[in-house]
Amino acid sequence: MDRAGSTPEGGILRCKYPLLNGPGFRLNGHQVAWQKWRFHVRPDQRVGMIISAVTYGEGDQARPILYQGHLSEIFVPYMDPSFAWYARNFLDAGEFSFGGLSKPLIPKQDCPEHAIYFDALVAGDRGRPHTVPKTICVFERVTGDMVWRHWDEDGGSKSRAKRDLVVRTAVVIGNYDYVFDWIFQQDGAIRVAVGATGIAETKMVTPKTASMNTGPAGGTHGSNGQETPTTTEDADAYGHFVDRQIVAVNHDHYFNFRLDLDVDGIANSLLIDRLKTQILPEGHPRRSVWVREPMLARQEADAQLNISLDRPALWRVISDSQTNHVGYPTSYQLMPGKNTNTLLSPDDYPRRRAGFIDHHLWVTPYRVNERYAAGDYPTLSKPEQGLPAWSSENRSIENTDIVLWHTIGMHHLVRAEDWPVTPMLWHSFELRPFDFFDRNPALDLPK
Ligand SMILES: [Cu+2]
Repeated sequence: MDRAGSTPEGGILRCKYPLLNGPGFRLNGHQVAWQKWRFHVRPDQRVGMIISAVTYGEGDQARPILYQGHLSEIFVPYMDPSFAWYARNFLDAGEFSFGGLSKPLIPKQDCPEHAIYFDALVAGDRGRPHTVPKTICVFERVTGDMVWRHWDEDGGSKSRAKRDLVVRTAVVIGNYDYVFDWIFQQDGAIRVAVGATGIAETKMVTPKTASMNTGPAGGTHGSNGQETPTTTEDADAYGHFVDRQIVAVNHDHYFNFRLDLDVDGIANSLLIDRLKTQILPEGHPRRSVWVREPMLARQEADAQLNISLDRPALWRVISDSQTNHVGYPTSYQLMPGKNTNTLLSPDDYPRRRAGFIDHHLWVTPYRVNERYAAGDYPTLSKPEQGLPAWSSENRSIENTDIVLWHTIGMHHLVRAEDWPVTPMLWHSFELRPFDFFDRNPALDLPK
Protein backbone atom coordinates (compact mmCIF):
# COMPACT_ATOMS: atom_id res chain seq x y z
CA MET A 1 0.00 0.00 0.00
CA ASP A 2 1.35 3.39 -0.86
CA ARG A 3 0.72 6.97 0.11
CA ALA A 4 -1.21 7.71 -3.06
CA GLY A 5 -4.02 5.46 -1.86
CA SER A 6 -3.91 2.80 -4.53
CA THR A 7 -5.42 -0.42 -3.28
CA PRO A 8 -4.21 -3.94 -4.05
CA GLU A 9 -7.84 -4.86 -4.59
CA GLY A 10 -8.18 -1.99 -7.09
CA GLY A 11 -11.37 -0.65 -5.57
CA ILE A 12 -13.74 1.26 -7.79
CA LEU A 13 -15.79 4.12 -6.44
CA ARG A 14 -19.50 3.61 -6.45
CA CYS A 15 -21.36 6.54 -5.05
CA LYS A 16 -24.56 8.21 -6.19
CA TYR A 17 -23.26 11.69 -5.55
CA PRO A 18 -20.98 13.56 -7.94
CA LEU A 19 -17.24 13.91 -7.42
CA LEU A 20 -16.84 10.15 -7.51
CA ASN A 21 -13.13 10.33 -6.90
CA GLY A 22 -12.95 12.29 -3.66
CA PRO A 23 -9.49 13.79 -3.54
CA GLY A 24 -6.94 11.57 -1.89
CA PHE A 25 -9.04 8.54 -0.94
CA ARG A 26 -10.86 5.64 -2.54
CA LEU A 27 -14.14 3.97 -1.79
CA ASN A 28 -15.23 0.44 -2.49
CA GLY A 29 -18.75 0.28 -1.17
CA HIS A 30 -18.31 1.22 2.45
CA GLN A 31 -14.58 0.41 2.47
CA VAL A 32 -12.35 3.46 2.63
CA ALA A 33 -8.70 3.45 1.57
CA TRP A 34 -6.63 6.53 2.36
CA GLN A 35 -2.85 6.49 2.30
CA LYS A 36 -1.91 3.51 4.51
CA TRP A 37 -5.25 3.37 6.33
CA ARG A 38 -8.05 0.94 5.45
CA PHE A 39 -11.38 0.82 7.27
CA HIS A 40 -15.11 0.29 6.90
CA VAL A 41 -17.73 2.91 7.74
CA ARG A 42 -21.47 2.47 8.05
CA PRO A 43 -24.42 4.40 9.43
CA ASP A 44 -26.18 3.06 12.52
CA GLN A 45 -29.65 3.93 13.75
CA ARG A 46 -28.76 4.02 17.44
CA VAL A 47 -25.18 5.32 17.62
CA GLY A 48 -24.96 7.26 14.35
CA MET A 49 -21.87 5.74 12.77
CA ILE A 50 -19.71 2.65 13.19
CA ILE A 51 -16.07 2.38 12.12
CA SER A 52 -14.81 -1.19 11.65
CA ALA A 53 -11.84 -3.25 10.52
CA VAL A 54 -9.26 -0.49 10.82
CA THR A 55 -5.82 -1.51 9.56
CA TYR A 56 -2.59 0.29 8.75
CA GLY A 57 -0.39 -0.94 5.92
CA GLU A 58 3.25 -1.69 6.50
CA GLY A 59 5.14 -3.29 3.65
CA ASP A 60 2.66 -5.72 2.15
CA GLN A 61 1.01 -6.31 5.51
CA ALA A 62 -2.27 -4.73 6.69
CA ARG A 63 -1.86 -4.62 10.46
CA PRO A 64 -5.08 -4.69 12.50
CA ILE A 65 -5.64 -1.92 15.06
CA LEU A 66 -9.36 -1.50 15.75
CA TYR A 67 -12.02 -4.12 15.11
CA GLN A 68 -14.86 -1.72 15.81
CA GLY A 69 -15.34 1.74 17.32
CA HIS A 70 -18.43 3.84 17.88
CA LEU A 71 -20.36 6.08 20.22
CA SER A 72 -22.05 3.94 22.85
CA GLU A 73 -24.20 6.31 24.94
CA ILE A 74 -24.79 9.99 25.71
CA PHE A 75 -25.87 11.26 29.14
CA VAL A 76 -27.08 14.81 29.77
CA PRO A 77 -28.21 15.50 33.35
CA TYR A 78 -29.63 18.92 34.21
CA MET A 79 -28.89 20.60 37.53
CA ASP A 80 -32.15 22.27 38.48
CA PRO A 81 -33.91 20.68 41.49
CA SER A 82 -37.29 22.31 40.79
CA PHE A 83 -40.23 19.96 40.22
CA ALA A 84 -40.48 20.78 36.52
CA TRP A 85 -36.80 20.18 35.91
CA TYR A 86 -35.31 17.60 38.27
CA ALA A 87 -36.22 14.68 35.98
CA ARG A 88 -34.49 16.13 32.91
CA ASN A 89 -31.68 13.61 32.65
CA PHE A 90 -31.34 12.12 29.20
CA LEU A 91 -29.62 8.97 27.97
CA ASP A 92 -29.77 10.35 24.48
CA ALA A 93 -28.45 7.55 22.28
CA GLY A 94 -30.47 4.74 23.89
CA GLU A 95 -33.65 6.74 24.50
CA PHE A 96 -33.99 8.63 21.21
CA SER A 97 -33.03 6.23 18.47
CA PHE A 98 -36.29 6.30 16.54
CA GLY A 99 -35.74 7.89 13.15
CA GLY A 100 -31.98 7.50 13.55
CA LEU A 101 -29.60 9.51 15.71
CA SER A 102 -27.85 11.20 12.74
CA LYS A 103 -29.50 13.86 10.63
CA PRO A 104 -28.50 15.09 7.14
CA LEU A 105 -25.25 16.99 6.78
CA ILE A 106 -25.40 20.26 4.87
CA PRO A 107 -23.01 20.15 1.88
CA LYS A 108 -20.36 22.88 1.74
CA GLN A 109 -21.33 24.00 5.27
CA ASP A 110 -20.95 20.93 7.46
CA CYS A 111 -18.42 19.25 5.15
CA PRO A 112 -16.22 20.72 2.40
CA GLU A 113 -17.21 20.78 -1.25
CA HIS A 114 -15.20 17.67 -2.16
CA ALA A 115 -16.70 15.46 0.59
CA ILE A 116 -18.44 12.19 -0.26
CA TYR A 117 -21.64 11.24 1.56
CA PHE A 118 -23.35 8.09 2.79
CA ASP A 119 -27.09 7.77 3.34
CA ALA A 120 -28.63 5.86 6.25
CA LEU A 121 -31.56 3.46 6.15
CA VAL A 122 -33.41 3.66 9.47
CA ALA A 123 -36.69 2.66 11.05
CA GLY A 124 -39.01 5.62 11.54
CA ASP A 125 -41.26 6.28 14.54
CA ARG A 126 -43.88 3.87 13.13
CA GLY A 127 -41.33 1.21 12.32
CA ARG A 128 -41.28 1.81 8.57
CA PRO A 129 -37.87 2.01 6.89
CA HIS A 130 -36.84 5.30 5.38
CA THR A 131 -33.67 6.86 4.07
CA VAL A 132 -31.97 9.74 5.83
CA PRO A 133 -29.73 11.29 3.16
CA LYS A 134 -26.13 12.34 3.68
CA THR A 135 -25.71 11.26 7.33
CA ILE A 136 -21.97 10.59 7.00
CA CYS A 137 -19.37 12.54 5.04
CA VAL A 138 -15.77 11.58 4.27
CA PHE A 139 -13.16 14.09 3.17
CA GLU A 140 -9.45 14.74 3.14
CA ARG A 141 -8.27 18.06 4.49
CA VAL A 142 -5.07 20.02 4.39
CA THR A 143 -4.63 21.06 8.00
CA GLY A 144 -2.11 23.85 7.61
CA ASP A 145 0.01 22.07 10.25
CA MET A 146 3.08 19.89 9.97
CA VAL A 147 3.37 16.21 10.93
CA TRP A 148 6.97 16.71 11.96
CA ARG A 149 9.83 19.14 11.36
CA HIS A 150 13.44 19.78 12.18
CA TRP A 151 15.30 22.97 11.53
CA ASP A 152 19.01 22.64 11.04
CA GLU A 153 21.67 25.34 10.99
CA ASP A 154 23.54 23.58 8.15
CA GLY A 155 20.60 23.71 5.76
CA GLY A 156 19.32 20.18 6.34
CA SER A 157 16.01 21.60 7.52
CA LYS A 158 12.99 19.47 6.80
CA SER A 159 9.27 19.59 7.40
CA ARG A 160 6.24 17.61 6.19
CA ALA A 161 2.81 19.15 5.71
CA LYS A 162 -0.07 17.32 7.40
CA ARG A 163 -3.26 16.02 5.85
CA ASP A 164 -6.09 14.28 7.67
CA LEU A 165 -8.89 12.04 6.54
CA VAL A 166 -12.11 12.96 8.35
CA VAL A 167 -15.22 10.81 8.73
CA ARG A 168 -18.07 12.89 10.15
CA THR A 169 -21.63 12.50 11.30
CA ALA A 170 -23.96 15.01 12.96
CA VAL A 171 -26.38 13.91 15.62
CA VAL A 172 -29.43 15.94 16.59
CA ILE A 173 -31.30 15.29 19.83
CA GLY A 174 -34.00 17.85 20.39
CA ASN A 175 -32.27 21.11 21.15
CA TYR A 176 -28.67 19.87 20.89
CA ASP A 177 -26.50 19.06 17.89
CA TYR A 178 -23.37 16.95 18.29
CA VAL A 179 -20.78 16.41 15.58
CA PHE A 180 -18.67 13.24 15.73
CA ASP A 181 -15.40 13.09 13.81
CA TRP A 182 -13.08 10.14 13.31
CA ILE A 183 -9.84 11.69 12.10
CA PHE A 184 -7.25 9.39 10.56
CA GLN A 185 -3.76 10.87 10.73
CA GLN A 186 -0.50 10.26 8.91
CA ASP A 187 1.37 9.64 12.20
CA GLY A 188 -0.64 6.46 12.78
CA ALA A 189 -3.01 8.06 15.28
CA ILE A 190 -6.80 8.26 15.15
CA ARG A 191 -8.38 11.28 16.82
CA VAL A 192 -12.01 10.91 17.86
CA ALA A 193 -13.68 14.26 18.47
CA VAL A 194 -17.12 15.36 19.57
CA GLY A 195 -18.30 18.92 18.99
CA ALA A 196 -21.28 20.25 20.94
CA THR A 197 -23.45 22.96 19.42
CA GLY A 198 -27.16 23.73 19.10
CA ILE A 199 -29.50 25.48 21.48
CA ALA A 200 -29.15 25.36 25.27
CA GLU A 201 -32.23 24.36 27.27
CA THR A 202 -33.77 27.43 28.86
CA LYS A 203 -36.65 28.57 31.00
CA MET A 204 -38.56 31.83 31.31
CA VAL A 205 -38.09 33.59 34.63
CA THR A 206 -38.94 36.90 36.24
CA PRO A 207 -36.66 39.61 34.89
CA LYS A 208 -33.13 39.89 36.12
CA THR A 209 -32.61 43.05 38.12
CA ALA A 210 -29.49 45.16 38.42
CA SER A 211 -29.00 44.01 42.04
CA MET A 212 -28.63 40.39 40.84
CA ASN A 213 -25.30 40.94 39.13
CA THR A 214 -23.20 38.61 41.25
CA GLY A 215 -25.88 36.04 41.99
CA PRO A 216 -26.80 34.50 45.33
CA ALA A 217 -25.15 31.44 46.82
CA GLY A 218 -28.16 29.14 46.96
CA GLY A 219 -31.78 28.49 46.10
CA THR A 220 -34.99 27.74 47.94
CA HIS A 221 -35.69 24.18 46.77
CA GLY A 222 -35.27 21.49 49.35
CA SER A 223 -34.94 17.78 48.88
CA ASN A 224 -38.72 17.30 48.78
CA GLY A 225 -38.79 18.43 45.14
CA GLN A 226 -41.76 20.74 45.78
CA GLU A 227 -42.47 23.18 43.01
CA THR A 228 -42.18 26.82 44.00
CA PRO A 229 -42.25 29.78 41.65
CA THR A 230 -38.91 30.34 39.92
CA THR A 231 -37.40 33.39 41.48
CA THR A 232 -34.48 35.26 40.02
CA GLU A 233 -32.42 33.98 42.95
CA ASP A 234 -33.18 30.35 42.03
CA ALA A 235 -32.60 31.06 38.38
CA ASP A 236 -29.16 32.41 39.08
CA ALA A 237 -28.32 29.52 41.43
CA TYR A 238 -29.11 26.73 38.95
CA GLY A 239 -28.48 28.43 35.64
CA HIS A 240 -27.20 31.55 33.96
CA PHE A 241 -29.11 34.45 32.44
CA VAL A 242 -28.59 34.61 28.68
CA ASP A 243 -31.24 37.29 28.26
CA ARG A 244 -33.26 39.42 30.65
CA GLN A 245 -35.98 36.80 31.23
CA ILE A 246 -34.25 33.68 29.91
CA VAL A 247 -32.11 31.37 32.01
CA ALA A 248 -30.10 28.50 30.52
CA VAL A 249 -30.04 25.69 33.07
CA ASN A 250 -26.71 24.21 34.25
CA HIS A 251 -26.04 20.72 32.87
CA ASP A 252 -23.40 18.15 31.88
CA HIS A 253 -22.69 16.26 28.67
CA TYR A 254 -21.11 12.79 28.76
CA PHE A 255 -20.21 10.70 25.71
CA ASN A 256 -19.17 7.08 26.06
CA PHE A 257 -17.26 5.42 23.22
CA ARG A 258 -16.93 1.67 22.73
CA LEU A 259 -13.49 0.85 21.33
CA ASP A 260 -12.89 -2.78 20.43
CA LEU A 261 -9.18 -2.62 19.69
CA ASP A 262 -7.37 -5.51 18.04
CA VAL A 263 -3.72 -4.47 18.21
CA ASP A 264 -1.87 -6.87 15.90
CA GLY A 265 -4.62 -9.44 16.50
CA ILE A 266 -7.11 -10.22 19.26
CA ALA A 267 -4.64 -11.38 21.95
CA ASN A 268 -4.43 -8.09 23.85
CA SER A 269 -4.05 -6.79 27.41
CA LEU A 270 -4.27 -3.41 29.09
CA LEU A 271 -0.98 -2.06 30.42
CA ILE A 272 -1.09 0.89 32.80
CA ASP A 273 2.17 2.85 32.86
CA ARG A 274 2.04 4.86 36.07
CA LEU A 275 4.51 7.74 36.26
CA LYS A 276 5.86 8.15 39.79
CA THR A 277 8.32 10.37 41.58
CA GLN A 278 11.62 8.74 42.49
CA ILE A 279 13.58 10.48 45.25
CA LEU A 280 17.30 10.45 44.55
CA PRO A 281 19.97 9.65 47.17
CA GLU A 282 21.48 12.27 49.44
CA GLY A 283 24.38 14.02 47.75
CA HIS A 284 22.93 13.70 44.24
CA PRO A 285 22.75 17.11 42.50
CA ARG A 286 19.07 16.43 41.69
CA ARG A 287 16.46 15.62 44.34
CA SER A 288 14.03 13.72 42.14
CA VAL A 289 13.04 12.36 38.73
CA TRP A 290 9.96 10.47 37.52
CA VAL A 291 9.98 6.84 36.49
CA ARG A 292 7.57 4.42 34.79
CA GLU A 293 5.87 1.81 36.95
CA PRO A 294 4.04 -0.63 34.66
CA MET A 295 1.01 -2.60 35.85
CA LEU A 296 -0.84 -5.20 33.82
CA ALA A 297 -4.60 -5.11 34.36
CA ARG A 298 -5.58 -8.74 34.94
CA GLN A 299 -9.26 -8.30 35.77
CA GLU A 300 -11.94 -5.71 35.07
CA ALA A 301 -11.57 -4.03 38.49
CA ASP A 302 -7.90 -3.27 37.68
CA ALA A 303 -8.98 -1.27 34.63
CA GLN A 304 -11.71 1.01 36.04
CA LEU A 305 -9.60 4.12 35.78
CA ASN A 306 -9.86 7.87 36.16
CA ILE A 307 -7.76 10.66 34.74
CA SER A 308 -5.65 12.35 37.40
CA LEU A 309 -3.10 15.12 37.02
CA ASP A 310 -1.62 14.13 40.39
CA ARG A 311 -1.32 10.44 39.47
CA PRO A 312 -0.53 10.44 35.74
CA ALA A 313 -0.67 7.19 33.82
CA LEU A 314 -0.57 5.96 30.23
CA TRP A 315 -3.30 3.52 29.21
CA ARG A 316 -2.11 1.13 26.52
CA VAL A 317 -3.59 -1.84 24.74
CA ILE A 318 -0.63 -4.13 24.16
CA SER A 319 -0.31 -7.11 21.88
CA ASP A 320 0.41 -10.39 23.62
CA SER A 321 1.90 -11.85 20.45
CA GLN A 322 3.86 -9.10 18.63
CA THR A 323 6.88 -7.06 19.64
CA ASN A 324 8.63 -4.18 17.97
CA HIS A 325 12.28 -4.19 16.86
CA VAL A 326 13.60 -3.60 20.38
CA GLY A 327 11.43 -6.25 22.01
CA TYR A 328 8.60 -4.15 23.48
CA PRO A 329 5.04 -5.31 22.90
CA THR A 330 3.36 -3.40 20.09
CA SER A 331 0.59 -1.21 21.46
CA TYR A 332 -1.90 1.59 20.97
CA GLN A 333 -2.39 4.18 23.70
CA LEU A 334 -5.74 5.70 24.61
CA MET A 335 -4.76 9.31 25.21
CA PRO A 336 -7.62 11.30 26.79
CA GLY A 337 -8.17 14.98 26.11
CA LYS A 338 -9.85 17.52 28.35
CA ASN A 339 -12.44 15.84 30.51
CA THR A 340 -14.31 16.10 33.79
CA ASN A 341 -15.47 14.10 36.80
CA THR A 342 -19.11 13.92 37.75
CA LEU A 343 -20.16 16.15 40.65
CA LEU A 344 -23.35 14.17 41.30
CA SER A 345 -23.44 12.18 44.52
CA PRO A 346 -22.99 8.41 44.10
CA ASP A 347 -26.57 7.75 45.29
CA ASP A 348 -28.18 10.22 42.86
CA TYR A 349 -30.55 8.20 40.63
CA PRO A 350 -29.56 9.73 37.28
CA ARG A 351 -25.91 8.99 38.04
CA ARG A 352 -26.74 5.39 38.94
CA ARG A 353 -28.69 4.93 35.68
CA ALA A 354 -25.64 6.23 33.83
CA GLY A 355 -23.15 4.27 35.96
CA PHE A 356 -20.57 4.34 33.16
CA ILE A 357 -19.67 7.94 34.16
CA ASP A 358 -18.11 6.64 37.40
CA HIS A 359 -14.84 6.06 35.50
CA HIS A 360 -13.22 7.59 32.45
CA LEU A 361 -12.10 4.13 31.35
CA TRP A 362 -13.58 0.65 31.71
CA VAL A 363 -12.16 -2.43 30.04
CA THR A 364 -14.22 -5.57 29.43
CA PRO A 365 -13.62 -8.87 27.68
CA TYR A 366 -15.38 -8.86 24.29
CA ARG A 367 -18.98 -10.05 24.44
CA VAL A 368 -21.15 -9.74 21.38
CA ASN A 369 -24.18 -8.42 23.32
CA GLU A 370 -22.30 -5.74 25.30
CA ARG A 371 -22.58 -2.64 23.13
CA TYR A 372 -24.33 0.13 25.05
CA ALA A 373 -22.72 1.52 28.21
CA ALA A 374 -26.00 2.23 30.05
CA GLY A 375 -27.63 -1.02 28.94
CA ASP A 376 -29.75 -2.01 25.95
CA TYR A 377 -32.97 -0.36 27.12
CA PRO A 378 -32.11 2.75 29.15
CA THR A 379 -35.59 4.33 28.98
CA LEU A 380 -36.88 4.36 32.59
CA SER A 381 -34.11 1.89 33.36
CA LYS A 382 -33.15 0.59 36.76
CA PRO A 383 -29.79 1.72 38.16
CA GLU A 384 -26.49 -0.02 37.43
CA GLN A 385 -27.35 -1.36 33.97
CA GLY A 386 -24.71 -1.85 31.31
CA LEU A 387 -21.06 -1.52 32.28
CA PRO A 388 -21.51 -1.69 36.08
CA ALA A 389 -23.62 -4.87 35.74
CA TRP A 390 -21.29 -6.59 33.27
CA SER A 391 -18.14 -5.68 35.18
CA SER A 392 -19.53 -6.77 38.56
CA GLU A 393 -18.30 -10.28 37.66
CA ASN A 394 -14.74 -8.90 37.54
CA ARG A 395 -13.85 -11.05 34.55
CA SER A 396 -10.36 -11.70 33.25
CA ILE A 397 -9.13 -9.17 30.68
CA GLU A 398 -5.63 -10.53 30.21
CA ASN A 399 -4.34 -11.87 26.89
CA THR A 400 -7.77 -11.84 25.27
CA ASP A 401 -10.03 -9.77 23.00
CA ILE A 402 -10.67 -6.65 25.11
CA VAL A 403 -12.98 -3.67 24.67
CA LEU A 404 -12.22 -0.17 25.98
CA TRP A 405 -15.05 2.13 27.07
CA HIS A 406 -13.96 5.74 27.32
CA THR A 407 -16.13 8.62 28.54
CA ILE A 408 -15.66 12.28 27.67
CA GLY A 409 -17.46 14.63 30.05
CA MET A 410 -18.08 18.36 30.20
CA HIS A 411 -19.81 20.69 32.64
CA HIS A 412 -21.80 23.34 30.83
CA LEU A 413 -22.31 26.63 32.62
CA VAL A 414 -23.89 28.46 29.72
CA ARG A 415 -22.51 31.90 28.84
CA ALA A 416 -24.00 34.80 26.89
CA GLU A 417 -22.00 33.78 23.82
CA ASP A 418 -23.73 30.37 23.82
CA TRP A 419 -27.04 32.08 23.05
CA PRO A 420 -29.05 31.76 20.86
CA VAL A 421 -26.87 29.02 19.39
CA THR A 422 -23.73 27.60 21.02
CA PRO A 423 -20.49 27.94 19.02
CA MET A 424 -19.00 24.49 18.46
CA LEU A 425 -17.08 23.27 21.52
CA TRP A 426 -14.76 20.33 20.76
CA HIS A 427 -13.56 17.57 23.06
CA SER A 428 -11.51 14.62 21.84
CA PHE A 429 -9.26 11.67 22.60
CA GLU A 430 -6.62 9.95 20.54
CA LEU A 431 -5.75 6.35 19.79
CA ARG A 432 -2.03 6.70 19.35
CA PRO A 433 0.57 4.14 18.29
CA PHE A 434 3.08 3.35 21.07
CA ASP A 435 5.87 1.00 19.97
CA PHE A 436 3.50 -0.22 17.25
CA PHE A 437 5.95 0.99 14.60
CA ASP A 438 9.71 0.77 14.74
CA ARG A 439 10.07 4.39 13.62
CA ASN A 440 7.97 7.48 13.02
CA PRO A 441 5.51 6.11 10.41
CA ALA A 442 5.28 9.50 8.70
CA LEU A 443 8.99 9.58 7.76
CA ASP A 444 8.16 8.61 4.17
CA LEU A 445 5.74 11.45 3.49
CA PRO A 446 6.62 13.25 0.26
CA LYS A 447 7.78 16.84 0.40
CU1 LIG B 1 -24.57 22.12 26.98
